[in-house]
Formats: sequence, C-alpha cells, structure tokens
Amino acid sequence: MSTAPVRLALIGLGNMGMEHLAIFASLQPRAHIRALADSHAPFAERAAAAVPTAAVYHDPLDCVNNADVDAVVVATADNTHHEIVEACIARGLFVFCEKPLTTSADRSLRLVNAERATGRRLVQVDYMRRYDADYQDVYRALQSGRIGEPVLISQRHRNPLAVINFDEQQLITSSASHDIDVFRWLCGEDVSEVSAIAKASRDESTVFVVLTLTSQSGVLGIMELGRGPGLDYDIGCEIVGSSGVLTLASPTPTDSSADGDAPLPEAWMQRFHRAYRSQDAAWLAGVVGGSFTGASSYDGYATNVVIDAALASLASGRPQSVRQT
Ligand code: ISE
Repeated sequence: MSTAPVRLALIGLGNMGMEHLAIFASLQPRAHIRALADSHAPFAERAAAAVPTAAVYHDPLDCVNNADVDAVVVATADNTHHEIVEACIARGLFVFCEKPLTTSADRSLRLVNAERATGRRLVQVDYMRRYDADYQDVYRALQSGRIGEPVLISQRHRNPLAVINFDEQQLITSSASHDIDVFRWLCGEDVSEVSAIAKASRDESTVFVVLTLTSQSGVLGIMELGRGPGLDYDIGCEIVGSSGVLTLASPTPTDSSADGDAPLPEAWMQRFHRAYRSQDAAWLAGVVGGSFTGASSYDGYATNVVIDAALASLASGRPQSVRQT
C-alpha cells in the first residue's frame, strides 16, 4: 500500500467545505491539500488564508481539469455537483461529494454509469451518519439479530428555523436525503414505495413533512422532517423488530469545542462533528487502499430516486412507486 500523501483539491468552501478543510488539514501528512476552488472569491480567499501553499482556482472545472491532485472533495451548491463529479470521473480522480449526489435520479444515474465504465470505484457520497457511533451501535445491534426481524423504522429530523428555512420540497431534497440513506442502510435494501404529506403553520414559521416508505421486502419507514422557531436540532431513530426495539442514543455533547477546535457554525456539524471526522479519515484510507466503506454513487442515485418519487407524491397527493434501474 502506498504511503505517499493523498494530494487533495477542495471545491466549494462555504461552511461545509471549510469543515472538511479543517478535518483534512488535521489529517496531514496523510492528506496534502494542494488546491482550493470556489467561484465566490471571498470564500476562496478565506480558505487560501488557512492553506497558503495551495493553488487557488475560481472555476471548479478548471480546478478538476488542471490541479495536480489524486482526489477531490466537492461541497459546492447541490445543483453543481453533477458536472464537477462527472469531470472528476472523466479524469480518473477519486471524488468525495456532499449529499445529495445530484439534484435528480437521471443525473445521478449518469454518474453511476460513467463510474462503472471506468471499472473502478471513484465516488463516495457524504452520508456521515453511517460513521456516527450511535448510528453504528444501532446498525450492529440490528445486524446481530438482537431485535429479530425489522418491522418499522421511525426517524425524526427537526431543524431550528434560525439555521434552516427550507420549504416542504427542500426538506425532502436536502434534509430527508440523510434519513432515506439511513433507512436503506439499515434495511440493506432499496425502497419500493413512498408517500409524502406536508403541513405549514398559518404564520408559515413552522413546516413539517411526513414521509412513509416501504422497503423491497416490506419494512415500513416513517420519517418526520421539519423546521420552526420553536425547534432545536433534533435527530431520532427507533427500530421496532419482531422481538424488541432499538433506539438511537441521545447524543453526548460532540460539539467541536469538545475536541479543542473553534465552535462550528451549524447545529448538524456540532451533532455529527466526530462522524464527519471518521468519515473523512475512512475515505482518505479508501483512496490509499482502494477499498471504500461509505455511501457509493449507487447509494446516492437510489436516494435521489426516492426523493424524486417523494416530490411527485407531495404534488399528486398519492403514493408513488420507486423504481431503480
Ligand atoms: C443539511 O444540509 C445537512 O446536511 C444536515 O445534516 C441536515 O440536518 C440538514 O437538515 C440539511 O439540510
């Protein structure tokens, strides 16, 4: 196995990109941050101040096509992921992309096919909950058979309005992508049907979406997603099995100050700070060793298929079949 550092480009340097930058900087010398890119000049400059030796690009595609790197981290706006990841695959670069992989199942499928054509696994999607210690406890307990056969997986995902002012659609496309990924990961299979309903308070401050899913073997999933002024960031998961119940532990304080770093700007970064660290370190090891443990391009695509169907259900008021290619 190579011991040379992984030469990295980080593209998209808003809050999430800066969080990855801090993590990969802490993983030096295994990671060598050689290039930074953001089309928003102040963001590029802020990151350059943190890593003055890195080359700075203002065009993400210029960075992918010309930076002297082995691997790329993409944390740009969701609707730009497709073309950046596509360019990475075309250059044979490993790419770690923020969720959702793209903004439609069709686009994500094109990436899956482009990656398959290379004959190598190049893409990982940032679904960091898979690396969270509490989620891993639940996952392992389920796999061990402790509660028998899973029957119902209920999830709760609440956001404070001060951080998230999503409408119903955005709660599905952005927030629910995590819960859909967790449902597929826990069930170990794809989703076959989804339905979505939503309710906003009269003053429009509080918006909730409820998704109901069925897995291919019939496991039921219920997820409630919301935002509002009266809400804390609150994540929950409970699995009812044929012989018991598993509940996701309430988080121990995992804010960044616990690790001696500066406070993080977003509530979910505090809650999942250690999961992001574990995930980024595992991805780096995957780039070196060629074996990845995180969400694949297919996982990103399969989540997009459910999102598309959930949006269709919200618009039509009817359950929608979910069909993966
Ligand atoms: C955000 O983009 C995230 O990734 C957070 O984990 C999630 O909790 C939040 O709702 C998303 O919008």
